[in-house]
Amino acid sequence: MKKLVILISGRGSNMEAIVRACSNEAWPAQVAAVIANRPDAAGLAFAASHGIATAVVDHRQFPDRERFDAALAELIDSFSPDLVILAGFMRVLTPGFVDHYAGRMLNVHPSLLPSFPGLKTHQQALDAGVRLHGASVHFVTSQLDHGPIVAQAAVPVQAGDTPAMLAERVLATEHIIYPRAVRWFVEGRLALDGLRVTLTPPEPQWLFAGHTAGEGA
Ligand code: NHR
Ligand code: GAR
Repeated sequence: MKKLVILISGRGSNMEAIVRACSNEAWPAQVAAVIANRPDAAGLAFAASHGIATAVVDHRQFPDRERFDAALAELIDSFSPDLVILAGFMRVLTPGFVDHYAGRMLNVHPSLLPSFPGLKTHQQALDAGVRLHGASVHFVTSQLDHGPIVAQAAVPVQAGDTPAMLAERVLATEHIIYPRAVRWFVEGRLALDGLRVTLTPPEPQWLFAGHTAGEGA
């Protein structure tokens, strides 16, 4: 039984998708804890109502990133997880923290990496005029949003899109590819070779959500 710890900052819809898939698909895994850096993170209520341990490590209570990360790592390690999952977690993590979880920490980022790392990715995509946008699940390294890519989903950019419209279209694909990627990890099917991730036995590590009902070509 693999143990998972999920870190959130807000709504937690990706966390919810992972909790539901773990249970519905009977993964050999258990979500041991959901931890937020904000006491008001909405996702905490969902986790608690599903009998999952919840905790808050409020970054505002710490003088610097090193001490916040040290407290966070101590709490995470008390659950002895096999995998740490960033799901809408909004604090950049220090190299020491990232190294401690090397090869066992995943993130979902709302862009087709390596395009548009960092914040406001949907606005960045609209400003750049790209016709395809999407989401990437990647292993976390100390280079922000540049770790080995496990899965990606592409969606079209539509005429008249606002960042919110694009974010909603991308988020729907995150809810598909993130649980899938976590499941591959749990099943022991992912191997790392530099920036490349191989899945054994292979299956598509991409999703093209190009024909969504109600949208033009
Ligand atoms: N940490 C490392 N070292 N590497 C990554 O790849 C990380 C990471 C921490 C978080 C998620 C990430 C994303 O998917 C993530 C990946 C927050 C920021 C940020 O600038 C950037 C990227 C990501 C998450 N945060 C501000 C900060 O000062 C705070 C913003 C806020 O609180 O709203 O930490 O995009
Ligand atoms: C998701 O779109 C996720 O990719 C993004 O925030 C949203 C969180 O939604 N993450 C980042 O922007 C990280 N910087 P959720 O809380 O409902 O899962």
